[in-house]
Amino acid sequence: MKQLPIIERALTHGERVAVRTENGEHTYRELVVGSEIVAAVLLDGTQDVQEARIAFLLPPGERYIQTQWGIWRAGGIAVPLSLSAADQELEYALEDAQASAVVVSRELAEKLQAICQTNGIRVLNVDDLPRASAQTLPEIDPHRRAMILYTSGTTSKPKGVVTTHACIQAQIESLIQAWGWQSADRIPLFLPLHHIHGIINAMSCALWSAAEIEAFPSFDRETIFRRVADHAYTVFMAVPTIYVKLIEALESLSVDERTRIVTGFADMRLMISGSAALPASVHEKWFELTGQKLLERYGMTEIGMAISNPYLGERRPGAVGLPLPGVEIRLQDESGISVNGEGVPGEIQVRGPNVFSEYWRRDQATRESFVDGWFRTGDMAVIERGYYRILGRSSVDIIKSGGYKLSALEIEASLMDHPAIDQCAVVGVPDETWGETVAVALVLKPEDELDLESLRHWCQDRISPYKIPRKLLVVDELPRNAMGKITKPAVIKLFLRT
Ligand code: MLC
Ligand code: AMP
Repeated sequence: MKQLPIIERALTHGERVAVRTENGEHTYRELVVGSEIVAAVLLDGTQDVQEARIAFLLPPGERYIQTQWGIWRAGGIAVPLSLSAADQELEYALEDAQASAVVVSRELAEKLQAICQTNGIRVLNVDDLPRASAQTLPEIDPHRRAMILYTSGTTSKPKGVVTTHACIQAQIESLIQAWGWQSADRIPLFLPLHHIHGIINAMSCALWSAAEIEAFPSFDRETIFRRVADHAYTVFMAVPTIYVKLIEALESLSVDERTRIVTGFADMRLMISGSAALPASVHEKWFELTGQKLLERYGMTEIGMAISNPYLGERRPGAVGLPLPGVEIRLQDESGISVNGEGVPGEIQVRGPNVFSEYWRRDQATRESFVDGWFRTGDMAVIERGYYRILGRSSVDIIKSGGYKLSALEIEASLMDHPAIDQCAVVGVPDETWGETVAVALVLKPEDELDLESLRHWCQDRISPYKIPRKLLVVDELPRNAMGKITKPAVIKLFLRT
């Protein structure tokens, strides 16, 4: 029987170590066997789960990979959930995806028990599965849907981005070719595994290449420094915020300590930054400290990676380079005219096998996000001396903080439930560490009072930690245009003035 290529490849890698966690190491064979068991339990005697949405809430590691592969091998669509999501956010994703089952680990089971009970969703504990399975698995066509990733955008609620097996393969193969992935590579995995950066660029590219992953529950600077000083890795992928934090920490160390760690960074084959703009000053500082020229690339949940500085060749600070293999890029101005010449700004539009197929159950949003078969990213760029440079986004309602894409509208909708808030406008304001931080301008109900600390406390059970406002401005009136609409650029200026 023809297997999915990632399984086919894993079978040939057999006894090689695929993933290392604090509990030990796991071979490619163990991943395949574990995925067979997950698939059999999901199939439960049927032949194919027929694109049922199977959500999972698991820490990075072998159980995560076995579950993702198991869902695919049973014919399901994998829906990874965020470990830092609030209950309401988890419930939204499960309902929107119409998930029929959720796979959890023993330690996370409690978090989902009540939600799943209310919604009639089957809960499978990955730690209580049988040890073997003899079930025949279905053959999976590459054009079937494989994954839904929830991403925030210009709508209030996150949308589910659907990719097929063929699309995921195209995304992986493009990066393997561009960045020279090899079986001798070793990568730390500390980015969240409900987003494309961690799932595709780091985890799936490594597994496709028979490389080795060291998985961590989250980003812990001390642990990473220790392992880097041990020369544990050849490839490193992070968001700009992480490089800013690493620079800060390295600069605070004694020369001896710093030298030990920096040698580990200097000896790596490749260090990559993405998911948000890498300030040229950070690029330069990192080079000064480690001798490594960070490779900056540009991507998006809907398209995988699209533009990258070269692996061999000039890695230019402040620029994202050239289209990746198999990816077509064009810039279009506001009147819909292509402007692919030097120095003329336009919206980045993308075409190719790497592009997603649809927003889950949102036909209109899907239609509106394409023009003549090209995906409209909403990011503006310009070509300068042959390389693309990102100028920013066309919508002020999208905030990028610590590499997370946040919808100002979604945060506003949550805040409007607060009994003291009459009106609010959420905006991203520039921040050296986080890129942008969430700020909110509030108009309070008469006689009410609210400070940042109590607002943040109130937010804790309602939204993910990175969506919680870090800056607060209480005003009598929010700036509005002639139509009565709150003007966010004016709100941002208000913040920058105070
Ligand atoms: C956390 N804190 C923040 C914050 N997030 N402060 C301001 N803005 C934010 N966004 C605060 C916490 O409240 C806490 O404060 C302190 O910072 C440390 O919190 P933490 O949770 O321990 O932070 P840390 O673990 O250091 O997280 C930083 C991070 C994380 C950069 C590791 O944000 C992260 O994993 N980001 C990556 C997201 C990602 O993968 N995006 C890719 C999307 S895909 P206190 O006061 O309690 O100390 C995509 C496409 C593409 O974009 O191109 O890749
Ligand atoms: P997400 O929706 O979480 O996948 O985030 C994708 C968005 O991140 C893009 O639309 C860009 O706005 C931003 N992004 C990713 N990489 C870069 C980069 N190198 N420079 C600037 N912005 C980036």
